[in-house]
Amino acid sequence: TNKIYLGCLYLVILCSSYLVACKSNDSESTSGKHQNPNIIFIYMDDLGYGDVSAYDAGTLVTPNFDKLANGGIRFTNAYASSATCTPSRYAILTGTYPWRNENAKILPGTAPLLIDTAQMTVPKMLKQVGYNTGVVGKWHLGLGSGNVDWNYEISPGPNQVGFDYSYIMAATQDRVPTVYIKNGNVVGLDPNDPILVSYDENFEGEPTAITHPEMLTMKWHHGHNNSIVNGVPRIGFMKGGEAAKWSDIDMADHFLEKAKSYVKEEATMDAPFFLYYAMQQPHVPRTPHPRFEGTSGMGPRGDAILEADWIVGEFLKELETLGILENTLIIFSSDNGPVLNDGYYDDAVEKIGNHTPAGPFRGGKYSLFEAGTRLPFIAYWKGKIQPAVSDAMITQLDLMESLAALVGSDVQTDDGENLLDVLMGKSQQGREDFVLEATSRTAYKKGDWAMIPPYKGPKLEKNVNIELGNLMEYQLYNLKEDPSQENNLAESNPEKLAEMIQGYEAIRGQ
Ligand code: NG6
Ligand code: CA
Repeated sequence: TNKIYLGCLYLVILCSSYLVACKSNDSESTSGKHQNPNIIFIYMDDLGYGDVSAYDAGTLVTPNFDKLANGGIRFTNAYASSATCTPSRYAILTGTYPWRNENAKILPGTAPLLIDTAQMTVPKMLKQVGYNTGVVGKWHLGLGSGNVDWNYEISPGPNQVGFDYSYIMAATQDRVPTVYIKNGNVVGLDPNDPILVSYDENFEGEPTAITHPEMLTMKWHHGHNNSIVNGVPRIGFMKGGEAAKWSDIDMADHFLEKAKSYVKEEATMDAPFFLYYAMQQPHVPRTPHPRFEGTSGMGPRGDAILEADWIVGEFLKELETLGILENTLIIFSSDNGPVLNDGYYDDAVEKIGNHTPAGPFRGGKYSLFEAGTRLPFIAYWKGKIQPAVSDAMITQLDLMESLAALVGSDVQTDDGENLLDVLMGKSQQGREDFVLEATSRTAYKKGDWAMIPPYKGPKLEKNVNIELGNLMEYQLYNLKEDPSQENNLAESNPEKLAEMIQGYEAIRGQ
C-alpha cells in the first residue's frame, strides 16, 4: 500500500506541475514539439497605410496582405518609430528610440554596424529562451566596424546581434554593393574579381549614370547617378564582383526562396524560430519580375506591391504546407510611409490614378506628418488571435517587450511597452504617447493629438513632393476630428499645446 500511495502522490505532483506549466504560458493548444510559437516579422519597405486594401484607404487590391489583415488584428493607429528606414529598423529590433542614437539615420552601404553588439535585440532576447533566429532581406543597419573589405568575412553584422542565420542585402536596392551576403560572406563572389565599394569617388574607368547615360534602362530623377548595375543607376560606386551581382527582377523570388528554405528547415527542429523577413518592396528601384509587369495599372510601384502581395501569399502557403501556421505569430508592417518619386522616373506619379498610398493621412516618407509613420500593422496567429480591428495605439518599439512577455522572458527595453494583450486582441489599452522621428526631427503623439515643434527647413521636399512638416511655429492637430492634419489648433488651444509640449519634453529630456 505504501508503494501505491507513493505512486499516487507522484502522479498527483506530476499532473499538477503539468497543469501549472500549461497555465503559465497559455499554449496548451498549440501544436508542435515546443510551447512557444514561431514568430515572423514581415517588414515591408515604404509601404503606405493605403497600400493594403484591407485598410480601405486606397484602390490597389492586395488579397494576400488582406488575408493577414482580415484574419488577425488590423491596427489602425499603429506606428513605425520613424519616417525612414534605418531608424525604424533600429527601433523594431531594439525597442529603443532611434533619436537617442545620433547615427541612426539613412545609412550608406559602407556604414558600420549601428546596433552595439552588447545591446539587447529581439533575436537575442528570443535566443535566450531557446529560439533559433534568422533574417532574410533588407538589412540597412550597417555592417563591419568602419572599413569593410567585401572580399572577406564581414563582421560584425546580423550574426553578431542575435541572428543565427542571415541572408541579406547590405543597405537598400538603390545602394551599392548590389550583392547578397550570407552569414557575413558575399554570395557567389569570384576571388579573381574582387569587389571594391566607395561612397566618395568613382573607380577609374568605371561607367556612371553621368558618363554613360546610354547604358541606363531606368532613368534617375534625383541622386542615383553613380555606378550602373543591370542598367539601373545607383547610389555609390562599385567595381568588380560581377558574378556576385544580384538580378533586380529576381530579388523577390530569391528572398522568398531563402525564407521558405529557412522555415522548412526550422519546421523540423525542436526549438521555435524567429524569422525577420524584410522585403524590399516598394522601395526604389521598383523592379518587379516581368510576370507582374502591368498587373496594377499603376506602373512599377503598384506592380512591385502586387508582387510583394503574391510573395506573402506563397510564403503563407509554405507555412500551411509545413503545418506550422497555427503555431506561428506573424507581425506584418512597414518601415516608413509611402513616396511616389523617390529618385527614378518610374511612372509612380504619372500612373497613380485615384490610389492613395498614404490613405487619409498627410505627408509621406520623410515627413513629421502622420503618413510618415502611421502604417499598416497586423498581428496574425491562426486559431489564437481572433480577427478584429484595433484602434489602440501601438508602435514597433513595443514589439520587443510584448514578445518578451509572450515567450516568458523578463527582458525590458528603454522605450518599448509590454502591449502583449493589445497585440493579441485582448485589450484596447494601447500606448499613451510616443515621440516619432523623421530625418532627425521629432514630434509627439498623445491620445488623439499630434504636436510638431517648430522646425526650420522647407515645408515641401520638392524632389519627392512630400510635405515634411516643417513650420517655424508649433503645430497641434486633433487626429480624431482631423486625421489629415489640416487645422492647426496651436493658437486656439494653448492649454492642450502646453500639455503636449510638457509630455514631449518629459520624454525627449530623459
Ligand atoms: C534617400 C534616397 C532615396 C532612398 C532613401 C532611403 C536620394 C536622392 N534619395 O537618400 O532614394 O534610397 O534615401 O530610403 O538618394 S529608406 O527607405 O531606406 O530610408
Ligand atoms: Ca523604407
